[in-house]
Amino acid sequence: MPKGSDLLVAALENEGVDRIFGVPGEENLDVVESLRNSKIKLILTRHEQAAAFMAATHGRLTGKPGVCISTLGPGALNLSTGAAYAHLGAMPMIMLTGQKAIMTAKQARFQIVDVIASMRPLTKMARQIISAASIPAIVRDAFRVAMEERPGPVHLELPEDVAGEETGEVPLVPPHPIELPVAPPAALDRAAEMICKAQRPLVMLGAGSSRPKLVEPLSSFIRRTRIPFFNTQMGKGSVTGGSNLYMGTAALSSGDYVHRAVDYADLIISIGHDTVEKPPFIMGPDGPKVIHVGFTAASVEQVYFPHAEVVGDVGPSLALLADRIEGKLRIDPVFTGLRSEILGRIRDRADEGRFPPTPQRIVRDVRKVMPEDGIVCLDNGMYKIWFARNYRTHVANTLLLDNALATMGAGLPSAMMASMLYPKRRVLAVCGDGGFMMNSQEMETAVRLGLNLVVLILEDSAYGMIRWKQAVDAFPDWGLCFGNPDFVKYAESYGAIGHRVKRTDDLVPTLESAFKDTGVHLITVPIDYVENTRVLVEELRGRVPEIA
Ligand SMILES: Cc1ncc(C[n+]2csc(CCOP(=O)(O)OP(=O)(O)O)c2C)c(N)n1
Ligand SMILES: [Mg+2]
Repeated sequence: MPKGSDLLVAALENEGVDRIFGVPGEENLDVVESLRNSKIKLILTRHEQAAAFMAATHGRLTGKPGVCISTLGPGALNLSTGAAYAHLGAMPMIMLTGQKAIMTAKQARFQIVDVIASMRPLTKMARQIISAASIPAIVRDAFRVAMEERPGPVHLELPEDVAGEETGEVPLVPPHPIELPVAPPAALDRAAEMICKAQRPLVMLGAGSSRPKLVEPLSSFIRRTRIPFFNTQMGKGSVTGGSNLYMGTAALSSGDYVHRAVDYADLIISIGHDTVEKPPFIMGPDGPKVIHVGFTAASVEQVYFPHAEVVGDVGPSLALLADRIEGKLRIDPVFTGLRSEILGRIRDRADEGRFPPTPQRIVRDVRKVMPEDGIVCLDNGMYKIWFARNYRTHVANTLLLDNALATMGAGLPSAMMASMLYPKRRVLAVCGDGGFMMNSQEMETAVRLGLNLVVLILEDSAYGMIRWKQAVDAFPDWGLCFGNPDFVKYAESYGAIGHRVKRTDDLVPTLESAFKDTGVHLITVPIDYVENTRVLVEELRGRVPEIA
């Protein structure tokens, strides 16, 4: 006789799930037993937060929800940062948590917190399963909700008595494709007219344009229309090819070199912009007109209020828009000049040999060793701005960063997921010494899973980004430095291979030899953050005087 947990696992198999990440508790033991008898692998992590980051990254890279599991109370609450990461980042994910029995209360209120209530603001849907027979329909609906635009996390709580409840045969619900309506002809005509009338149109690729299914349609839109483009941090690398039209990445909200192109444009075709991101430019009454192209309507913000919208399935809608404008546009040659100026400025100091190396040099060296399809996964720290600004991508989804929740701690888990999904590609996690330590215990998971992975730690013995903001705001330098373990020994204690870069010129060969080898490698390099203020404050303010 099948029980609730068997139905749950069968329903997950029915959705194509092949792995579940997490830390089970005793309330999950029926599910663990059902997993033992299934094709789904249970991948233990050393903290639930890492499991959620991994599951979310699965969703981000494939469009199909990753699944994570935890116990009730403490374990479930440990998933919550991952829930918020997936919710703000629009990454499809399913979180399964256990709970004490609901029909009896043999342990009174031991370990019980209202997990559903805590998950509600962090998810698209949070539900308790109250009968085994309802599992197939609830799981199907959970996957639909997680995947449907705008994608995100769904939480299901399975109490242990429901997991153990015997049921008769309950049929599974077959998955059906999600088909979205295409933008209406009137909206496409209006947008086409605005684009054709514009003198200096510019495309902006936002976070939503990084959805895996948009790689081809977006790349084709750029190829067909030849409109120059820039991107937001999370829209970085969402098109494959078309690099000669790339104007830069908006890592700051204004005043960076890329904003010269934004300021020059008279129309911005904003594709997939999601205002969870720090504004890539600030709209104002005198700025360029904006057409929002998205799966859903734009949210209206003080800094983003598009003049027209093309709302619908983005891929086919863009193809119809390209049909209307292809061959009719004259691209202003000034953009070409601006482009070489912007990209030239970005290349500044990338060759400098001083030790510790500058962020610009580190980004350049990483780019040197990463093939076009190599994947760099960032944690969150000061270097994120430098990578977003300076790291050129040529293939979609090859620089994964979080400019939505902007949480520390996701660098290593997201790289582990990327490495599991694409074992033949080079995968590099880039972490600060602060962020790495927030989930460094997953080095054990990575070694146990036999992953091929390189972790680059940028050591400044500080929460560098906050220290920098402190300096920019003219506060005294106080309270933001810490000590580090010996990262080489630390890596070795996990069975990984540790390296310390002691000369700037050693960075490339160290990275190269780590990638040529197999297994988990950790490379630590000090970083010189003097450039943060020199470039990102003084230089930019000097060149763009209107910024206070
Ligand atoms: C979980 C979390 N805690 C705190 C912050 C605030 N925060 C943003 S960047 C940063 C410092 C990051 O330090 P590190 O990882 O060493 O990178 P660095 O900036 O020094 O290169 C902090 C504390 C955050 N974004 N996420
Ligand atoms: Mg640091």
